[in-house]
Amino acid sequence: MLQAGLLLLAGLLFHSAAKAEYGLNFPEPAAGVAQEIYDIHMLTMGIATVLLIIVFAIVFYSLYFHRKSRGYQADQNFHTSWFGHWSWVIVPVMVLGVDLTIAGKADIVLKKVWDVPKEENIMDVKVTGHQWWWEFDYLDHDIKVESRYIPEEQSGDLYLREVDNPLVLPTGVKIRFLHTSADVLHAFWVPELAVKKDAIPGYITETWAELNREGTFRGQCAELCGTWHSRMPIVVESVSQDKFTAWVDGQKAIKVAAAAEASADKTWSMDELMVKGKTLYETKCAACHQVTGMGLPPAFPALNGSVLTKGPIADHLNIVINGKEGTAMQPWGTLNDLEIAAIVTYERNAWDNKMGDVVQPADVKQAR
Ligand code: HEC
Ligand SMILES: [Cu+2]
Repeated sequence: MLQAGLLLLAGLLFHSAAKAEYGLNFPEPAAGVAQEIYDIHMLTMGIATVLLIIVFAIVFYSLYFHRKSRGYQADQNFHTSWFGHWSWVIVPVMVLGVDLTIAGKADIVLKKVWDVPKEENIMDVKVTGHQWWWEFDYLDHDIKVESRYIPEEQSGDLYLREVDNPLVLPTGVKIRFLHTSADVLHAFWVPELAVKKDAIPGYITETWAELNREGTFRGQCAELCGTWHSRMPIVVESVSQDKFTAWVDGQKAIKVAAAAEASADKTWSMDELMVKGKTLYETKCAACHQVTGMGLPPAFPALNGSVLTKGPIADHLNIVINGKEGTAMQPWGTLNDLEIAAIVTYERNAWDNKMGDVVQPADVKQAR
């Protein structure tokens, strides 16, 4: 029995899968308010530990010195002594004092959590939850980042915790997050920033943070949002303001180049479109329709041999640009003409579809 117990304990301690995280405490905060929340947690743990020691000391003392074999006689007049009288007041007052110490501090910090600073130059980032990726709109910089998880085969030790494009944020700047969702409930949660907020379709809610150190902080969607809920991690890349400015410039350059490429009056070859289309399809569409094009019926239809992918191009373009109201098929009209042309060409020729037709950016422009 004892042997089995020790084996089990050894198994738990040294199990290879358990080596990822040995930290006993919360991760070290990276923002002012998060630090204050952390401090309350430490205060509470401190108080709880002291109380635990006092209570257990009394319990063990009594167990040992007041045991029956010692012939201990219980005090029959405790209630008549000074302490017997007043303990009924003193103890609750002490408990209340402890409670109010914690609650008072918590109240102050909660106000800071919810009172988003009303500052002119606060940086706005709109955070939109999607099934199953995050969209970050830097409203003051006019850039957009789409963030998707990296499949387990490629993410190594960061299983379900790594994304293609992180949320890059500067330190020392107050940042307002505007949370919303494009489909179902999601929730934005990065432990180092502490505050967790639901993303609700049709509503915009706010949280804020001011990062105080550089680093990579990993979070997760914290509201069950469907089959791929576990596959929408959040990665915050906290950098100095200089690095942030450089990053913003880089993003803008990429955006300008992509727009120029898309609007150039160029006729693309089937091969070019298929290559672009495959990548785009696999990042943006494969979560539902699958890399194989077989979908996950009945929720997500197959595109291999489907009515629209093998039907008129106009109908195919229509559902991709406008989506289908009331289903998980959202409008993809924010993609540029080239991207949509590439995806649609890909869908019409991939797998067994082999339609042989090529959709050009000009066709997409016309269909909009
Ligand atoms: C969140 C899940 C989801 C994602 C991501 C998604 N779709 Fe869909 N898609 C659907 C659903 C659900 C339908 C079925 C809508 C209906 O009921 O008609 C659909 C239908 C379609 C159809 C029509 C199929 C047919 O012949 O009836 C096409 C074409 C299509 N999607 C293309 C795309 C493309 C292109 C992308 C990526 C840019 C994409 N979808 C991303 C869920 C998704
Ligand atoms: Cu989610």
